[in-house]
This record gives sequence, C-alpha cells and structure tokens, in this order.
Amino acid sequence: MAELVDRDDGADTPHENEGRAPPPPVPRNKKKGKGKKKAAPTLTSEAQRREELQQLVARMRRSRVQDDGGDKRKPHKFWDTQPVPKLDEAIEDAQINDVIEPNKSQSDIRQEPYAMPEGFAWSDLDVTDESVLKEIYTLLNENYVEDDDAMFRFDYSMRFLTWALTPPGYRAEFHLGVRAARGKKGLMAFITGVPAWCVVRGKRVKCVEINYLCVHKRLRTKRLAPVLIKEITRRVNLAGIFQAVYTAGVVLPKPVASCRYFHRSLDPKKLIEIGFSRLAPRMTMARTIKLYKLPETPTIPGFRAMQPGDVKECTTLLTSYLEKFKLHPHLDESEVAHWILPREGVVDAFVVEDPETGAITDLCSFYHLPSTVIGHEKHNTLNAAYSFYNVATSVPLQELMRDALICARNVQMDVFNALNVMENDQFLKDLKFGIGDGHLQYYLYNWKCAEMRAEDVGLVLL
Ligand code: MYA
Repeated sequence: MAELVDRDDGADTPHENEGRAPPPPVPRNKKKGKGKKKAAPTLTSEAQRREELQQLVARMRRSRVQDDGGDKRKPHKFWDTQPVPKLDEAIEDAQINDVIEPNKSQSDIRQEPYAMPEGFAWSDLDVTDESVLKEIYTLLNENYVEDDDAMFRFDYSMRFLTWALTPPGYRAEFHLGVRAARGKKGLMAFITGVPAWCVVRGKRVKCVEINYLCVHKRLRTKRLAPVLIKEITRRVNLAGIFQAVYTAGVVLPKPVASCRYFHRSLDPKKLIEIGFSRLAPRMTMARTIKLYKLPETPTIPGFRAMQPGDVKECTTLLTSYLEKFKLHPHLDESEVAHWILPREGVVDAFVVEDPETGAITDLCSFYHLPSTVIGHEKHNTLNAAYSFYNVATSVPLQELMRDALICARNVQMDVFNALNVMENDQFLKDLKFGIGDGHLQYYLYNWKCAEMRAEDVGLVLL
C-alpha cells in the first residue's frame, strides 16, 4: 500500500521500518523461541551448541534494539520538527526547567483538522458509548503493544479503558480515532489524551497524558502516527494546554527518564508454561513453586481494602509523599477517588488503618492489565498486576508490598510487575522480583529540563 498521508511539513515522508513497538514487559530470562531451555550442567554438546546459538541471537537482538532505539545520529523526520530536545542534546543544568516553545495564542493555532488521506476520516470517539468502546477495545486487543517475539499483546479491558480515559476533567475531543471512510467504517487508528497537572522539578505544569497511540497493523509505516500526534496536539493546544507527558518502549527525542520493569512470579508454573519465564538452572518446578509461595492472607494488622471514606486521608498521604519526586502528578481528592479507589478487575487499593487511632497510615495499589498469550494452546491470557502508587509510613515499604503481592495472588494474578520508579528499589530484590528485558522511556513534550534517574520519577502512566 502506498504512503497514506500528505506532507504538509515535510516530516511525513516514508522511511524504513522502525524498531518494534514497546513490548509488554517480560523477564530478562524469558524463554526464547520454541521451548528451548537455558544451559543446565548436564547439557549435551548438541544442546550446548543450540544454547550458544540462542545466546548469540539474543545478544544480536539486544544490540539491534540499542541501535534502532538509541542511535543519536539517526534522523527523526517527524520528531526533529517537534518541540522536544534532540537526542544528542545533553541537558545537565538543573536550573533549566521551562517550555521550549512559548504558548500560542488562539489565532496562531491551526483551526482546521489536519488532512486525512483519501479513504480515511477523523472520528471523535465517545468512550461512554458501549459500542464505540468495544471498537476501541478490539483495535487495541488486535493491534496494540506486543513484546519483541510477538508472544504477548496487551489486552486492556473495556472497564479499564473507561477508567483510563474518563478521569475528572477529561475532554471527549482528546479521544481521537481514524476510520475507513467507506464500507464498514472500521476503526483504523487511535490516540488519546487526558488532562492532568504534573509537577516537573518543582514547577506545576498543566499537561495532557498521551496514551494508546495505535495504528492498525495493515496501515503501519505509512506516516499515520505523526498525523495523529499533530492532530491531538492541535486539539490540546486549542484547549489551552501546551505540554504533554507520555511513555514508550522506543527511544525517541528525548527521554527525560529511562526506567526498567521488574517482575515477581505469582504463578510460576503458568509463567513457565506460556514462555513468560523459564525454569532457572538447577531448579525443579516444585522448588520454583516453593520459592515464590506467599502466605494465604495479608499479615499487617489493620490492612484492608481502601473505601470511599479513606479518600481524604489518602489524598493527603499520597500528595505529600509524591512531593519528594522530580516528576509527579498533582492529584486532588476527586482524582485520588477516580484513580485509586478499587474497581473490580481494574484497580485494587489497600490501606493500613491504625488499629488504635483509626488513622490511615499506608496505601498500596496495583492495576490489572492482562496480555493475550498469542497462539498458545492451553492459556489465552497472562494476568498481570502493575504496581501503581504506594506509600508506607507505619511499616517498611517491603512489608507493605508483600501484602500487595498476596492480594494480587488472591485475585488470580499470575505476575506482579513494577517499575524501578519512586522507592521501588527498596523492595524489588527482597521480594524476589526479576529484571525484565524492556525499558520504559518517560517523555515530556515542549519542555526542557535535565534528565532524571528512574527513582526520581513519581508518575505511573497506564
Ligand atoms: S506508546 C505506545 C505506542 N503504540 C504501540 O506501540 C502499538 C503498536 N504500534 C503501533 O501501533 C505503531 O507502530 C505506532 C507507530 C502507532 C506506534 N510514540 O506512522 P509511522 C514515530 C511516538 O510510519 P507506525 C504511546 O501510546 C517514529 O519515530 N512516536 O509508524 C505514547 C517515526 O517518527 P520519526 C512514535 O509504526 C504515544 C514515526 O512515528 C512511536 O505505523 C506518545 C513513524 O510513523 C511512539 N510510540 O506507527 C505519542 N513509535 O520519523 C507522542 C513510532 O520522527 C505524543 N513513532 O522517527 C506527543 C505529545 C502530543 C500532545 C502534545 C500536546 C501539547
């Protein structure tokens, strides 16, 4: 198929395929290929040869990923036209913390939507309409982020998408689709923004959080993504917002922070069966299951599910905790109620209530993001919990997160994932998390500031 989009700024000419989309995180020692195992002491020479070959391929693949993603000299025909720092631009001065382009006046903002190529049309998507939500679900379920080996693909549930896209103050015009203009007018591409206040190195900045950029597999590499990004930018600018925050697995100009995923097995047998992880050398399945076994129920006195009556205290607890990070959201009570209060199958949150005073002293939360296990005869779904916002004041963070793991296991999660953001490093090792093979890059649009370390990041995007 030919190139799809017009070239109004010279940024949308076709070029070589990009590196693969950012993968759902998988452990670094994920089983590669079809059932091959890592070297064990009793390997035959044939098995050793295969193992070496496999390791070589893995090394080559790792270096390819680095070259594709991190080559600072590679031109970015679209991103080089955008108000973002260049990849080779080192910003070390912590005093630099400001917009790149000044805010535009309404009259300087393009009033009409960017042109769609023949056969396609913009579509404002009403996510409160069940049938539209189903279409979005299906597009993402079939075309959104996969791991490098195409073994897993994110499977955001409809209830999850409703949650993610309708926080307080959301704007319907930031839920943007592209449809085929004829026939069944199916949904072919998608991008979303939700307004949020972020605090960047102490400065409060009105932002949109951009997410769910997706182009149907049949329309890939035709420069549709830049048009989606430009159109959402135009709409967001018209609403008086000029900064954005987003995350991606790929390296683009230019990450403000680079984070890693870590994984804690909850159902190691299933994870091994589906190739998400593999049996460690010299380990039997029985020993592996024992290694990851957790108590039946949470152990901290006063640990219970968060309730609406806890929102006020949780807001105080969370907002004051987040202040210590260089990039964090600023959340009010309505937002804490939206984002943190439990929603079945979407987000779970727990508090510790002081048994004597009744005060809420701790908070932990995780969201449910399954992945489709592509083409597996026994398992269709990998059930994953993702660490969200956690604050420990009465117990060590590690103890709190242990109870979070127990709760995740008790709602049938197979794995618990956490980024090395905030203070998560404090519990990853002791709670038996393993490092994943994916990086998650954090980006700011139209903002220039010094890079930060993963542990300076106090923001989790869905
Ligand atoms: S991250 C999740 C992204 N989605 C997926 O990975 C799902 C599977 N993949 C796809 O659907 C497609 O491969 C996508 C690219 C849509 C990703 N973020 O159309 P193309 C650049 C930004 O020919 P396609 C998320 O949702 C690429 O470098 N740019 O490519 C956050 C190249 O530009 P340049 C990306 O493969 C999204 C150009 O696109 C990404 O058919 C944040 C090629 O376009 C990416 N993940 O489609 C978006 N991947 O030539 C930015 C590739 O310059 C928001 N590209 O290198 C910015 C703020 C906007 C609002 C501002 C308001 C003030």
